[in-house]
Amino acid sequence: MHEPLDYLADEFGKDLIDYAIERVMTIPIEVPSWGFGRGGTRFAAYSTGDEPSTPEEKIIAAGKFHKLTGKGATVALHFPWDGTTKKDVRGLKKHLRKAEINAGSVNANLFTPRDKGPLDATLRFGSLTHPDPKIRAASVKHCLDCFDYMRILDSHTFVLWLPDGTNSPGQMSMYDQADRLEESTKIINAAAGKGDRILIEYKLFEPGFYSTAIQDYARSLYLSWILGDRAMVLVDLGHHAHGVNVEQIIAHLLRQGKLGGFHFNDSYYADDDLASGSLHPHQLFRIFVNLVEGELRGYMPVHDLALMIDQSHNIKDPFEELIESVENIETAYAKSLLIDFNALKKAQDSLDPSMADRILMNAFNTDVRPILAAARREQGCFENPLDEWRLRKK
Ligand code: RM4
Ligand code: MN
Ligand code: MN
Repeated sequence: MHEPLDYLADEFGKDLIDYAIERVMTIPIEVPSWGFGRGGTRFAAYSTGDEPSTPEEKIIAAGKFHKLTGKGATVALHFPWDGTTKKDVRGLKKHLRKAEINAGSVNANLFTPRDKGPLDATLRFGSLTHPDPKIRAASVKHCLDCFDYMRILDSHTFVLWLPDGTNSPGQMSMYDQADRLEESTKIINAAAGKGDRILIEYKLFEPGFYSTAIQDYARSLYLSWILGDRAMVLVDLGHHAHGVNVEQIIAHLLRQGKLGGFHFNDSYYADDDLASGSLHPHQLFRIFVNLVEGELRGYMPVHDLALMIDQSHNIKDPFEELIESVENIETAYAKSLLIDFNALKKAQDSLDPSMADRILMNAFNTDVRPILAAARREQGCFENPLDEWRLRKK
């Protein structure tokens, strides 16, 4: 073992450190194709010209990312951003094969107006909850097209993030909004294939600033209950009101077998889409503590969740911000794996919160970088992907 690993083995036991290395090495983290491009704000997108912009360029970048970090074996795709026809999707499949990576989740962008067809500027009034049944049907059809794309791409994860909402109290009856949503999602659910999972994302606000059709985890959870086994809740870390205890939501969802996965990102205000763990590393740690505890209790294993990064990279180099995010996620995970959950439970049940918190903080304060480095070495990747990436760019 390398020297820093010996120190860790002395403190936590060699078996636990080896286990943590193996888990960090094998945790699947999905990256979004759009995350390799340059994001923007409603003011401007400041492209430097060297970031990938076409779907092919993004897939090539994702392939490089996978070779450097060992993560991003699957890439989240968004339609129509990544293509508008089956032919486009077959092209994507070829690019993916060449880059030696696979398609991950397929995301239906119901907010992108099209030049042709009914899905034009009227989408500002909604998609699956639009007052016009023709627009609702066309929006459902876009989701069904995405199922066809999934067949081509051999993907089994469909992500539904609904941009629908309103900007004023009179715009739409809350009752109509709810009825239409349930009617449309039932049609989509019935068309899904065997083995598919449908992940339903919620978001407090934006683009609607008065109401959002799927505004919180209660709404996603209710929908996933009425749709049945294949539907689960997707937690995007930037989609809650301030002060919401996200890790408690995680525990509730896991207990009900309804946690489908994550969109990792960090935020200071709302849906900021900043690098995961760059602002609230302790929150990310607490989330992983609850995931690992859930797995130990027999709920969904952490590695079976859809663990996806969903970020917009506006300032930093997108590729570098994805490396940073992957490292921060791995760090939070590695720390959570160092917890002695038996000792923690003992402290909790013997009414000793000071000791319980000490166990948590001891894990959180441990420098786990040697674990991350060992995981990458074992996978044949680079211990320091950022340095390697910068060397290659020169
Ligand atoms: C939303 C949400 C979705 C993402 C879109 C682009 O805020 O997070 O997951 O696909 O943005
Ligand atoms: Mn998201
Ligand atoms: Mn978001």
